[in-house]
Amino acid sequence: MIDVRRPVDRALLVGAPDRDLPKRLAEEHLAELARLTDTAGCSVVGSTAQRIAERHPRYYIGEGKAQEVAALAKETGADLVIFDEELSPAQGKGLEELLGVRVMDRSELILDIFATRARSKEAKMQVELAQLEYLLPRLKRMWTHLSRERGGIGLRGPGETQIETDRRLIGKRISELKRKLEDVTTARAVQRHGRSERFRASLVGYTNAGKSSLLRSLSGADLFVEDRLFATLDSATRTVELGAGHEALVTDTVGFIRKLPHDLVASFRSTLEEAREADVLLHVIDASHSDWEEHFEVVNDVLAELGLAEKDTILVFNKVDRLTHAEEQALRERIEKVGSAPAVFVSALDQGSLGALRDVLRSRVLARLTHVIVHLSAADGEVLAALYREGEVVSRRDEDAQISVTAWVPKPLLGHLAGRAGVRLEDVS
Ligand SMILES: Nc1nc2c(ncn2[C@@H]2O[C@H](COP(=O)(O)OP(=O)(O)OP(=O)(O)O)[C@@H](O)[C@H]2O)c(=O)[nH]1
Ligand SMILES: [Mg+2]
Repeated sequence: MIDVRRPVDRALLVGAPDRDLPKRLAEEHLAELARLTDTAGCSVVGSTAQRIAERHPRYYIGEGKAQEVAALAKETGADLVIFDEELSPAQGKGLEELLGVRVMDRSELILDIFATRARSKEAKMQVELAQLEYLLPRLKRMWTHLSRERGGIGLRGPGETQIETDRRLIGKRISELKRKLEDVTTARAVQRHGRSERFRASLVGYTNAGKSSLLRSLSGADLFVEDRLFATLDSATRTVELGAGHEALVTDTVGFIRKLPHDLVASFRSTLEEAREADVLLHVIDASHSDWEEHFEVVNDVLAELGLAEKDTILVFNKVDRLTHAEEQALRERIEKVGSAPAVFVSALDQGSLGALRDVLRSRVLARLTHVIVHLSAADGEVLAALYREGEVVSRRDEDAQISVTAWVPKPLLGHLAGRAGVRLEDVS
């Protein structure tokens, strides 16, 4: 990939929240946009905002405000203006014509970050697909743009070669990517099937909540952690010891953010498929963030969009080391009162605090096990091996050609055993 970017883009940020959004949240949203801009490798030279009641068809913000932004862009020497809201293709075009510099919206910025941070082939394909879907209705503007300056963020990835800006070719590429991703999805499903009898948990949550840090602390595995938005784009699965010989497979994946572009959510479906098939979701929340409640809602919305709203979920309030004792206490009381889902309070930086999380996970694993005596033929090595591998064997009696194993057996394996010739199950309860 050719990087046609100048060393640093100078970005002017524009917020245009709805009129009734509380001031504190409006400020927080702009601060988050600044972090995203920084993650994309641009410097922020200024920011401005206007609360709007109605979106202008050509500028999103009011015309007078748009003129003001133009003056501010000139004054600050900005070569890029980033809107926190999603601009229609017509608004993007109108604004670029008025401002005379490159205009991006939040979606495009997020797509750009994903494009530069994607590592695995799958993540790269997912991002490319989302970028192309975003680009397609905006082709004309991007072309003007390419011919004007041939550079700037937002042009990396699919936008950067002339050939790819051809609508027909893009359409073809989109179908090709969809097909390839379909294959990956199938391959993953097969892979998951092989692990389907083991207990699986999936970490979900707002970006930067500490998902990777938690998995690192829980499993001892080395995972990439960074105080930046979207540090993780690829999923990773690790085994986590839960004590008393139990374990869980825990998957870490991409974080969510407010106004995550729909194309991106759609194209990351195969990565997030992992969460769909998990036995439980661990919704990680940065309890030290002043806006954790809004983040919590955003994550719930994305989960609903993915059809995961009804999934068994444990709330993991992380970073409690940053709270005072009183703050933590108040939080616990509040959450207990709501009592919608089981909650634990942890710090990824403090091993001692993770015991509570291991305990809830272990109780989930146990709840999934049934206590039975399995009578089988001594020749059936396959079933015997499965019992030792996936179940928890309590005792065993060998009599001639017959073996009786008393064990805690996971439900999927139990179903399998019930239909197997030569195996008899005896309930122990
Ligand atoms: N103080 C404190 N910092 C934490 C804790 N957990 C994570 N962090 C920090 O928070 C930042 C983000 O952590 P990550 O583990 O990368 O967060 P993530 O949820 O995986 O983020 P994405 O991959 O970007 O979605 C890093 O700087 C971590 O060191 C915690 O319990 N306490
Ligand atoms: Mg991460």
